[in-house]
Amino acid sequence: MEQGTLSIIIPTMNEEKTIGQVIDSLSYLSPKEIIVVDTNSKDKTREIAREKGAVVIEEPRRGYGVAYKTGIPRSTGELVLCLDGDGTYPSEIVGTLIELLRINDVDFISCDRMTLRNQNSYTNLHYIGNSVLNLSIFLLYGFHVVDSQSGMWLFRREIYNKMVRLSDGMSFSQDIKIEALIRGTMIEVPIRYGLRITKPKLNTWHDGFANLFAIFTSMVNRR
Ligand SMILES: Nc1nc2c(ncn2[C@@H]2O[C@H](COP(=O)(O)OP(=O)(O)O)[C@@H](O)[C@H]2O)c(=O)[nH]1
Ligand SMILES: [Mg+2]
Repeated sequence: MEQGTLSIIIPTMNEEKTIGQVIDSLSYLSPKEIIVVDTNSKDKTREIAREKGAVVIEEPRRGYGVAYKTGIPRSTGELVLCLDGDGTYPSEIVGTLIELLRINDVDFISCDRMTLRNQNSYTNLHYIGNSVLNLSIFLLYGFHVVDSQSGMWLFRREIYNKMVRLSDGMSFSQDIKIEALIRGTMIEVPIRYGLRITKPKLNTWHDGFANLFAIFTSMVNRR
């Protein structure tokens, strides 16, 4: 890894079953820091993360976006990698993503779960919902995004510092891509998305409609 230092940010809420393995699986990168932003976990998530060498930031305010907005500015690497603590994203691809960021000279890489999806880990309902959100982003912003809801990204700190509108909830995920596309360059890289062995915090219907609404309302506030 030649290109800059790396910070890894992982938001968690009750991920004791998977957080240890996620941190271990990233150790081959020798990152500068691994920051776990935890919101009120009632299990051993924070203890395990600390044991594995991560810095744990306690953020009592709920929200997936809140967690990242707290964690990313506290990190110091030139490159930032974000992913879930639930073990669904492939850590082993990060080294390649760093190479791709450098070779393609882009600001932001988002991992795409759609292209290589399988029925178990990514259902038809997710696929249809995601497609509606992708289409809405295309209609409103003119950006073609394959997986607007993916939660694994690698980006340069400079591009994050230019972003102006990032929401506090689950729609942070589509916001960060829209912001990257408006203010810099983004590519998507297909990944194999794994099965979540524990309960998701996201509610497919509720968060799906909330995100659709957010795409439209965000147009008003942005630019
Ligand atoms: N700190 C924090 N983490 C959260 C919150 N909501 C979700 N997460 C974490 O963010 C990641 C994504 O949530 P997840 O339920 O996996 O969403 P999905 O991948 O879209 O189904 C997981 O690691 C969750 O534990 C929150 O309000 N605060
Ligand atoms: Mg997840």
